[in-house]
Amino acid sequence: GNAATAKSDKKTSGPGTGKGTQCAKIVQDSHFHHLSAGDLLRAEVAKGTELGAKLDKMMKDGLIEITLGLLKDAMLAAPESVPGFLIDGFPREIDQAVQFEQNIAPCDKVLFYDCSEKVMLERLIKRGETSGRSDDNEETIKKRFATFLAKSLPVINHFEPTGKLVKISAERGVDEVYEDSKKVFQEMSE
Ligand code: UP5
Ligand code: MG
Repeated sequence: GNAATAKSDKKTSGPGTGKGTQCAKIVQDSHFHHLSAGDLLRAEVAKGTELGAKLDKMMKDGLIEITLGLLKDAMLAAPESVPGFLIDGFPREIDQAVQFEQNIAPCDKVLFYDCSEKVMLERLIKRGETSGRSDDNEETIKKRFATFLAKSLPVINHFEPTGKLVKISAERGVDEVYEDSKKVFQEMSE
């Protein structure tokens, strides 16, 4: 994969597929504690530290590996009463997945929102008009797609044989996609 793949209609998932949108709806209907790996990174950037500046640059290139520590800290900081965590935008590569399950906690389900790059690009360009996110511009979006294809997509093959993977078609309206998201959480609480 490279930046040219952003023009193809190949189904992948990734940036702009609607993870944040679906997570926001899921936590309204469940008691999961929502953590977004990207939001944790952006919070670090917003602190204006030297590390933050470095992260900002790395995020624009598409991937960094320190999220595991940020996630662990955020999970430890959550109230003890939370019944479970909903982690958005993670894991981005197989090694992160392996390390998370070995050193933090095994996960119950992995949700994969399937969408073409054409649709994701349209959504992100539109979001960029108001989001203020420094990575919502066409050049950076294409880098994010390329990194996603190279590093993150293999995570799907890693989880496929475990029976934890749930694929959801994300190219439909928000509420239709949510009907499928909801089923996963309803089944988990049965
Ligand atoms: N929208 C959503 N659903 C829609 C629908 N069904 N129909 C029509 N429109 C829909 O949605 C994107 C836009 O589309 C919104 O305007 C929404 O209204 C609309 P959103 O829910 O925001 O999509 P999401 O998948 O959350 O997109 P996001 O851009 O947040 O995904 P990324 O994966 O790029 O971003 P994330 O914040 O997860 O990560 C940012 C960066 O951090 C990564 O690029 C990476 O560099 C880095 N990172 C790591 O390095 N390691 C990690 O472990 C995690 C992140
Ligand atoms: Mg998001």
